[in-house]
Amino acid sequence: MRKIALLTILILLLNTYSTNAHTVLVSTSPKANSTISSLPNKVKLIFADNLLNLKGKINELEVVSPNGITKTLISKVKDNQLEGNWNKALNSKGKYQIKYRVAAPDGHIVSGVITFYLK
Ligand SMILES: [Cu+2]
Repeated sequence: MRKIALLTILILLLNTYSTNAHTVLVSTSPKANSTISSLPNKVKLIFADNLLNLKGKINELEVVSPNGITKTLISKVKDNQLEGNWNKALNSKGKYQIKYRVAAPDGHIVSGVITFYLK
């Protein structure tokens, strides 16, 4: 009886996990909420799982500059990373937001925003 209860709990846990198993952002460069003194050549986002490398604009990186201008970075997916070349036209001091959208291995779209500051 106890074994069945444990098994039921295990199945419930696994089920919860699989419904949330898109992927998650693990780390970024620049680091989220960091203050940096010079801009990077590349923006790098590392996810927990390999991304789907789809053609078109599914996997995308955009930057919102301190003065509110949005630019799409030229980016590419490699395994669990999305890497974008910094747009040199974006160089003013202040708050930058990186908006990302990626295709998780289960086909779901995962998106979000990270912020960093240039002093
Ligand atoms: Cu999913």
